[in-house]
Amino acid sequence: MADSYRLMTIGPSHYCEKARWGLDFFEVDYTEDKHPPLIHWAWSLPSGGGRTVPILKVGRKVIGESSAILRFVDAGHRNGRCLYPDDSGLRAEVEQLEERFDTRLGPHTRRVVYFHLLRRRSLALDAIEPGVGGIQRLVLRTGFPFFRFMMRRGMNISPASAERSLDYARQVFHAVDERLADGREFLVGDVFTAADLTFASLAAPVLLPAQYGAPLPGIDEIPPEVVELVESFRATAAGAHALRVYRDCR
Ligand SMILES: N[C@@H](CCC(=O)N[C@@H](CS)C(=O)NCC(=O)O)C(=O)O
Repeated sequence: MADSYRLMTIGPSHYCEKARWGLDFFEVDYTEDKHPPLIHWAWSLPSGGGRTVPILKVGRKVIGESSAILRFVDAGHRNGRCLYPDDSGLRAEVEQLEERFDTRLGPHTRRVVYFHLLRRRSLALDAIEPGVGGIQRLVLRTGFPFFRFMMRRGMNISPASAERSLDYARQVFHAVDERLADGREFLVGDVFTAADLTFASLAAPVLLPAQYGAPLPGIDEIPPEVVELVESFRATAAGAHALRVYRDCR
């Protein structure tokens, strides 16, 4: 019997979106197990995959880290397309960009979006709860102030840190703008790769693409200052690129 694939996630997480998109891209049949932040430790730690999600379980194999998951599905599930080019030079370029987005973009877009989301209980719950089991939902709802406190502490969220993160995110967008300035269609080579997928996924919290693989607040549900922020990112060449690959490749 073929091994079943289970992807452990926090639904709205953009690193989880990255893994989910990779699995969907190769049409892998998998089940997603969604948990609220912090409560997910009750599953992630015993699985041996560590404290962060996504974690992919394939039979007895446990793969943590979104980039390792992308490499795993790319190596074993190519369906006429791939995320990491065979050409070693292009592959190195893709991996370098992916690593840069993982470390320099992901933590910052996440801090910015949680800074705004955690101030509005119903928006936060609407994003976190879909697909989560009833007991976990109840624990999250009952203990929301505690979870909010722990998340703010865990991600070092404050008005000042959110402002700095906004700046860092803008710098990465600017670097991507410059890369796209020669009119290229994709970040590396002439096809969609893990570099485009990673940029678009990790930029998604400040772009709110309609095709995101989990419910995100709609532009008409968020407060005016966040609409302004999202629109400013959407107006960049990098933002337009991410929205286009969401439309065409997600
Ligand atoms: N480098 C990791 C980062 C994953 C990550 O930071 N996941 C967050 C959700 S967005 C998480 O699980 N946080 C829980 C924690 O830090 O305990 C990856 O690419 O998979």
